[in-house]
Amino acid sequence: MHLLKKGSRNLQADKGCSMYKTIKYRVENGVAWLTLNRPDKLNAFTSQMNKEIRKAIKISAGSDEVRAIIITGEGRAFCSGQDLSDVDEDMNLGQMLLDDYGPMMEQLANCEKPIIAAVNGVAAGAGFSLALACDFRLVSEKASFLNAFVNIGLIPDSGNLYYLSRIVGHAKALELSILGEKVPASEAKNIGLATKVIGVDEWNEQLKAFAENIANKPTKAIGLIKRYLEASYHLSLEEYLKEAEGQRIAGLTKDYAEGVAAFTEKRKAQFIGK
Ligand code: LHQ
Repeated sequence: MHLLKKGSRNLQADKGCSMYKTIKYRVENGVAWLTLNRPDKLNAFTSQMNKEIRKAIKISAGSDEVRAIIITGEGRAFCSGQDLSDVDEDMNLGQMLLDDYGPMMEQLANCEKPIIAAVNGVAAGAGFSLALACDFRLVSEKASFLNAFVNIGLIPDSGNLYYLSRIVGHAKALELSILGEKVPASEAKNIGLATKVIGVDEWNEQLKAFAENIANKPTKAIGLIKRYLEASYHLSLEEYLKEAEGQRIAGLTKDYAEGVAAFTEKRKAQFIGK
């Protein structure tokens, strides 16, 4: 596997949302806010929404202006998974995964910017998978997770079992996937699914503070941390120790120079993400 990627293109972050029909997208203080926007269907996925998410992630990944990404849902839900009114018995579900969900999960996995799922309400089916694919899960006290697939005779998809077993362990992943019962926010915290549970009154303020704090960290180093942590699951130790190349790259960044200077001068570092 390739541990090093070509430099990301500096795509201009799109600040408006006119090009999107099913999501909202804006960039503020280094944070790209991507809001799933089909509240009457609890933000269920359609092919169109899937494409728009991919587009917004691609733009965010390529923009120097964006140093953290938040994915959240409009209304009372985070995302209820595939829109079940948009599928019929004749559909090849495997093909839907290959065409839409797989590419979305790959786009998220290859994004070197930190991604935060702001789970404002229920995250079910592939909506649960989406939250799992993010680097952090900030969870509202009224949110819940539901591995709903088994309840309609399907298997967890969109990388769900891959991520879930890594995050909560094999036994818990199996339990949540076979029982198909709601996991409330408090349990999500206990099993390591939630980075943090946030009260409804503090939701907006804490979300913004968390994301802006991450956006002010050394962005290139974060990208390398993500890349090497993921690679560690697939490589022998010998191959993994090519991490030295990652550290060489980190050592060339302005943020490294700033980090050392700030330490020496006993002041807070001002990282610029380069
Ligand atoms: C919905 C949905 C929904 C449409 C709520 N679709 N309308 C990948 C590839 C290929 C094929 C298949 O799947 C996949 C991946 C998957 O994601 S499979 C899993 C799909 N998702 C589910 O099975 C979850 C279905 N939804 C639910 O279990 C519940 O709605 C939850 C637990 C999410 C929320 O329950 P409640 O809070 O009680 O809300 P509700 O059920 O009353 O829903 C509110 C409305 O949203 C309702 O519409 P209505 O017109 O009656 O107000 C629902 O029909 C609609 N809705 N989820 N996935």
